[in-house]
Amino acid sequence: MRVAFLGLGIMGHAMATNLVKAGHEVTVWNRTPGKLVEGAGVAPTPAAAAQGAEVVWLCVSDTAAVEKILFGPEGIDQSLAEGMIIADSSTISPTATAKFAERVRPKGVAYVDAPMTGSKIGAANGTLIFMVGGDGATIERLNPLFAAMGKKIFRMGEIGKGQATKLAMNLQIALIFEGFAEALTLATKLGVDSQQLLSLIEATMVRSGVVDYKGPFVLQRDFTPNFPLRLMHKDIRLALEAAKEARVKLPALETVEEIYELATEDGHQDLDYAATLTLLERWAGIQVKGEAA
Ligand code: NA7
Repeated sequence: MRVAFLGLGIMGHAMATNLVKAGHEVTVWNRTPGKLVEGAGVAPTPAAAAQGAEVVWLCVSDTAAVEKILFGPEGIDQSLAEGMIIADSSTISPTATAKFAERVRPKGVAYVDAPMTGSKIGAANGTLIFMVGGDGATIERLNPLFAAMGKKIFRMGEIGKGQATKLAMNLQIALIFEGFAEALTLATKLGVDSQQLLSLIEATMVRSGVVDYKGPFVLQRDFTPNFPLRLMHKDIRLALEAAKEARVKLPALETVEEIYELATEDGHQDLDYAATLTLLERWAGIQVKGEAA
């Protein structure tokens, strides 16, 4: 298929690369010029990238970035044509997503929100899991593209429900990791070996995918970003915003949001969100160590 891929960050670059590898005709655009994808064309603006494309796929930071790419001065709005599909893998506001879809619908353009999970490794290996909102027939047309970038897609309902699901998923990741980080901090302060604790967690029902994935990085004190703290913080804020709109109270997430706020004040925003541990460590006056650390 002819695809315009907009946004070549950690996730987008790997996703666009996998589309090229699967034989699709890809044109890329990135806000900061100079990022390239081997085998793909490069366009100077979102509008130019979208010209003649069957599908425009977005993967950028936040709601404001998506809005600018869609409707800004050089946005794809001016290149939209009947039958085109916009797919958005950024994690953004579900309410804004529904509004964006409404704005392009009169031009005969279909909209699908397709945020994903699987981190940097899943994007590189083409094993992402997509949670998708949109019309079933449109999603079916996108199947060859989903198959090139991921291993599974879950249709969660109409437009916006992919984003709503993603916020509910990241809420859990943030809280599960916080639980793990607090447990490590307390255990270390009380003199328990972290590696032993991790082995025990893995052998019991406390085990989780989040801990399986993050545990080894944390014990090696490797906080290089697989999922940057600033993006998890953005998702926490989006979840709290959606909760407020829906009059839902999320007390644990509200508390965890403050930790992300303080971690950002400490300048950790570009590290992995696992670096939130370092605040707990500082408050406790300890440092969690693994065998290799
Ligand atoms: P990254 O690696 O932080 O990449 C973000 C991308 O978004 C990158 O291409 C940025 O371009 C682009 N960006 C950011 N702001 C803008 C604006 N205002 N306009 C256009 N483009 C912009 O994020 P990931 O790839 O890890 O994640 C992307 C999304 O998936 C995000 O929503 C996650 O929560 C999930 P730059 O290179 O900085 O010019």
